[in-house]
Amino acid sequence: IQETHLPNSLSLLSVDSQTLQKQIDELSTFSDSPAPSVTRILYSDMDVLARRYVKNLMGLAGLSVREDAVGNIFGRWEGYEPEIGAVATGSHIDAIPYSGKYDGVVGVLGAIEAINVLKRSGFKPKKSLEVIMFTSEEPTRFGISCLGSRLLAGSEELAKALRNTVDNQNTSFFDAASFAGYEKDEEKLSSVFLDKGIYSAFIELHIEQGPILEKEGISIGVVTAIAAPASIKVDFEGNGGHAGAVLMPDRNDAGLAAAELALAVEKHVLESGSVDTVGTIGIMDLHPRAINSIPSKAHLEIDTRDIEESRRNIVIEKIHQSAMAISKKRGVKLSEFQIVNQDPPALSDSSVIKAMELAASELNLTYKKMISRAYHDSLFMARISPMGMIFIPCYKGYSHKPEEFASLDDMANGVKVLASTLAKLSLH
Ligand code: HGY
Ligand code: MN
Ligand code: MN
Ligand code: MN
Repeated sequence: IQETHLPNSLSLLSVDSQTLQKQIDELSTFSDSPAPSVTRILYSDMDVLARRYVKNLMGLAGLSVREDAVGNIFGRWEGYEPEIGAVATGSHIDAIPYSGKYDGVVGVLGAIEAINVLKRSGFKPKKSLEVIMFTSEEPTRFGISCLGSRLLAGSEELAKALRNTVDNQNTSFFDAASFAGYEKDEEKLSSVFLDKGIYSAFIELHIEQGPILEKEGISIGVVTAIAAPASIKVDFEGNGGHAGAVLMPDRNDAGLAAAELALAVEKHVLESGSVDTVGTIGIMDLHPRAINSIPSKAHLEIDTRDIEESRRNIVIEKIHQSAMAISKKRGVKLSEFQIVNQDPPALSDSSVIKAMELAASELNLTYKKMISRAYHDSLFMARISPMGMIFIPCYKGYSHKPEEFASLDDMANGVKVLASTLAKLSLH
């Protein structure tokens, strides 16, 4: 008879956290920067090796593996009612320069371990279960965050933009994709779009990337919403010139214009009156980047977010005003002001939240409902499926740096809550 109920005692959900840690450590060796940092950029050699590693683990877990045109990878465990929308889970394994080995990875390797946990417990899925490794969540190479999940969610705008997207070595998206063994033909991009309802739920396990759970001694975060991210690219151009010979009144220094705009970002964010509004400039490139040459070009990239979309959009508007004012005042050209993405926030689905809360309490784990200030692929999966996220604590909230760390216990707790939530939603 099919196992139609959850494993009678949840203690059957035993997580092999030693093996999970070993896999996390092995995966982290596929990196373009020295340990303990991890750098793994979309479609690089290291990314291709890491993909092979993940596909192998999916195969060992008995999942049937497929990849789409841009390298989103799917591992499926067919349920006994396969025609209803599957319950999906997943995250990413790409890593920004000099970052850590847990961001995203816990939600991919942990999801495969959750499948193994359910198999070991004798569970049989009614709705199929699917593990997804999104092709790239970080904006590092092409400046677009959540590239894979945006396409899965059906972004025509992104499919169009990718036709003339290049990285900073001037390699086109499609050349990079075909280098990694994926689709070269831009006409094939819409094959990535998923039909709404293909999934009955999507859940992502992720480290918190913040200090709250650890500080409050809470085991699990049940995410209720994901903040609204935006990114802006700005270029200033001036005449440059000799850093000694050109007198100040004759200068139009692109570097100082960028510096003034950076401080204006901080000013406009703080003016919002809410601690939930954040902003920084993560990239500032000066040209020709010589100490005794007045910068003739400055390229800066701004990341600003808020849980309140309209408040964030006011900040973006003010930054644009400041960029134009600075350009006028300093006689530099504002040659680019491009809003790369300006996404709405996403709300988690109430029934998915309930399933996660029930799973945590049945496992006697303390949990707290909270907002995710980091964005995730879940932000876009929420557009085509009821969404939920499970957070686990991470050391001092560190992330996007080599000191990023999650303990075996915390990862095991997260995997158990994920496994139990997947099982509940699959039998629902
Ligand atoms: O930047 C973010 O929020 C995500 O961690 N990439
Ligand atoms: Mn990240
Ligand atoms: Mn992440
Ligand atoms: Mn530019």
